[in-house]
Amino acid sequence: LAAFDWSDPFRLEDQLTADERMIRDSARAFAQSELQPRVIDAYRTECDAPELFPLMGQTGLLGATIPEEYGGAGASYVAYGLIAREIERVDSGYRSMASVQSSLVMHPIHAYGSEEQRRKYLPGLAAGTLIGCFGLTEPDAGSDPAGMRTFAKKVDGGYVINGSKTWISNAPFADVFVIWAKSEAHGGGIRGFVLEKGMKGLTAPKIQGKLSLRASTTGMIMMDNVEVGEDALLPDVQGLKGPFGCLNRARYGISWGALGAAEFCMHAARQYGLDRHQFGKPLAANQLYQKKLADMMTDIALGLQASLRVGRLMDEGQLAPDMISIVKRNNVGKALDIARAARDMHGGNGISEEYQVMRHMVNLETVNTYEGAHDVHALILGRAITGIAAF
Ligand code: TGC
Ligand code: FAD
Repeated sequence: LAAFDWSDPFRLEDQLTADERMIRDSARAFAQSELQPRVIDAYRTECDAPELFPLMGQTGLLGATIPEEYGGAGASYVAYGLIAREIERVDSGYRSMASVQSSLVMHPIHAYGSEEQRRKYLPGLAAGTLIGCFGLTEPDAGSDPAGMRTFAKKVDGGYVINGSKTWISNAPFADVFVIWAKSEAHGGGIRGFVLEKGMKGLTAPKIQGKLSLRASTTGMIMMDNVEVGEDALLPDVQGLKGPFGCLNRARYGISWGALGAAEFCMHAARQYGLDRHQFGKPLAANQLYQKKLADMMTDIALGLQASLRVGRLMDEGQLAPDMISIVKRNNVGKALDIARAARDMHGGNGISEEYQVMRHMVNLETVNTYEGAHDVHALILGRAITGIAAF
């Protein structure tokens, strides 16, 4: 009989390639040596951390799936998921910083951009010397981005863009803004534009006072008659499938990332339960405590296998977006349950920043909402099952 490893019940390790393990190991080393030592203070002070981008870039964590000729690593989607898992094991906010850059900024420039746009932006974004953000959500268009009001008017030689975006990760310190707007010149269809910091009429104020994801900077994007040239338009996509094509990749990464946070919480609860004694025995000697750990291990193991399967299908070009809704919704929901249970299992210490489980729990509230809220993914799946859109 084979030995059983509670921390890797289905031997995920054996299912990875040597390259994937190597990328995972360097992501883990980076996350533990560079991110873990700063996260508790960063979360408390809600500080901006643009300096992390070049560090992530040097470690090869930005745009891992982008071809090497543009500065990426040409790695698999499974490797991309493993990176998200290692970063989010430390903090969902740090994973957000990286996944926006990789999936929501580099991917659209690579997939929909001109060769000139690729050469101009991708190497700097991969190195982290440029920071990107992705503006889809608006004050009155969150789950329903088709209701966006940002508008691009055609003028001689380019466009004038007006509108506002909100809840935009990285925006306050971003150099590159991938913006989605309705374009008059394209029949009111949704088009992507690449804007740059410093353009007249473009501002990105920080949203203060978040009680979740505090280590990641979030802002608005205000566009007041921002003039751009023809070369700002992403030429190769029109319609909501443009932003959704980016969201597919980010949501997939989140399905791995959330389980990284869940693994942290489970491991912490296990160790706490072994170390702390009440009623003359370890907490972990109690049936209720063990049941919680068993549920955690089961959900993490099943979720990782599901994300691995989706990643392999993506790498084979066999992706159906509904598969991603299954793993984003399930894995984040399960991670949130696990973080809440781990918080409880730590007793009073569970509310202290030192033990970190409550920070993960509160972060996962955001992760459950962004990139398609939990219930919105249920409706995407309900539509796939019944053929009826119930949004
Ligand atoms: P619908 O009619 O379903 O589709 C419109 C067009 O888009 C195509 N499409 C997709 N294409 C690629 N991938 C997908 N997943 C796609 N889903 C739809 C579809 O085929 C159609 O194409 P065409 O050519 O026929 O026009 O559009 P709808 O308006 O009914 O959509 C409804 C719904 C709920 C599915 C959608 O609006 C939705 O997903 N809402 C959630 C919005 C959301 O996720 N926002 C995320 C903002 S970014 C963010 O949160 C970043 S957080 C930071 C971080 O990631 O760390
Ligand atoms: P709403 O759409 O108003 O939803 C509120 C509630 O109603 C949810 O529970 C939802 O499930 C439910 N609901 C909505 N419609 C239906 C329906 N038809 N049936 C049943 N229930 C429904 N966006 C970006 O574009 N770029 C970013 O970088 C980005 N980063 C973010 C970072 C943070 C920290 C946060 C909090 C958000 C970020 N977002 C970003 C925005 C995020 O994608 C939206 O918050 C999300 O899509 C939900 O939109 P909303 O907040 O307007 O909620």
